[in-house]
Amino acid sequence: MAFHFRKTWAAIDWELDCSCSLCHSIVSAKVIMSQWLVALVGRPNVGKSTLFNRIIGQRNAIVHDLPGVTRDRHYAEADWAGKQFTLVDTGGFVPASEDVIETAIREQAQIAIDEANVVLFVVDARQGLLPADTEIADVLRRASKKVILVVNKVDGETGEALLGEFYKLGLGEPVSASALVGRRVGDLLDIITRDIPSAADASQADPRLKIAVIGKPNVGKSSFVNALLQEDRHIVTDIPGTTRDPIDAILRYHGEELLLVDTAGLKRKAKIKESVEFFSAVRTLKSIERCDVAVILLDAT
Ligand SMILES: Nc1nc2c(ncn2[C@@H]2O[C@H](COP(=O)(O)OP(=O)(O)OP(=O)(O)O)[C@@H](O)[C@H]2O)c(=O)[nH]1
Ligand SMILES: [Mg+2]
Repeated sequence: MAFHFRKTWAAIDWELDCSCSLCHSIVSAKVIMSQWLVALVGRPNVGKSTLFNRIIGQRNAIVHDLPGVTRDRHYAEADWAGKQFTLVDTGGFVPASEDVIETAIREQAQIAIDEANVVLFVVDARQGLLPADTEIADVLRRASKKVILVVNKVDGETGEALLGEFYKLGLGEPVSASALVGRRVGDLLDIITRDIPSAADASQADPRLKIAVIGKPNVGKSSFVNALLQEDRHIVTDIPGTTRDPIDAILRYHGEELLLVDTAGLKRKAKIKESVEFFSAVRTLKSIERCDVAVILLDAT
């Protein structure tokens, strides 16, 4: 099996000379590789999708549509001044609704919030501050995530006067923007990308050799990692898909510390049904992106 990839921060170029499903699942899922996840969250109709399209359009990025993952969430790779991030659009968040669809959308949004590095909490200047905004703000505070409060639909200078009441949300200084006409979206992108580490920072972050163990569900990745570590700190069961998150462990080998990353099993894109699985695949792909060596484990039985 020959499977090689050339790794750069900005673009990952994959050459595939293998027909096995694992390699194909990695390649087909490579579209979601940015380390930095930015989620758009807010009530229905505040302009999240318009802002999503505006950011993507401005950056000339490709919108990856991932059929079979979910219908109500959209992902795209974005780039601003050389900093890459994955932008996630979510459906309108209706707090405390018991409606089946609204509950499902809220759960999806909650997962996006959990996974995000930064949440863009979008509110609507024209409608003003509504109780639902306050409730979403509480959800975000509980998630302890970095939140950028975006007051959308400020299409002109006069709209700036509408910003004041949003301070009440207690999420810091609101940032005005107009997704529709593109006003101040560049400034917003500056703020969004401010904390994204540059490629140089990221590679210097940990000098240890990073080894990721990847493979399909249930091939024995956690057992393999445990055997190397000679301890049982990874959850091993014979239920496929037990490891949801990549877990780092330090292996001392000939006096050197190596970072060993066990990952959740990768599935073919079309087989990813739940959003939990999707994000677990995102995390595994992040581990691959971050590692120096990827060990691909196959089941010989
Ligand atoms: N005036 C003005 N209208 C906007 C702006 N952004 C979005 N809109 C309008 O607001 C409406 C809702 O926009 P969407 O982007 O679909 O809102 P959303 O938050 O994605 O809505 P859901 O997906 O239903 O939660 C549309 O009619 C947009 O054209 C803006 O900056 N200014
Ligand atoms: Mg939308």
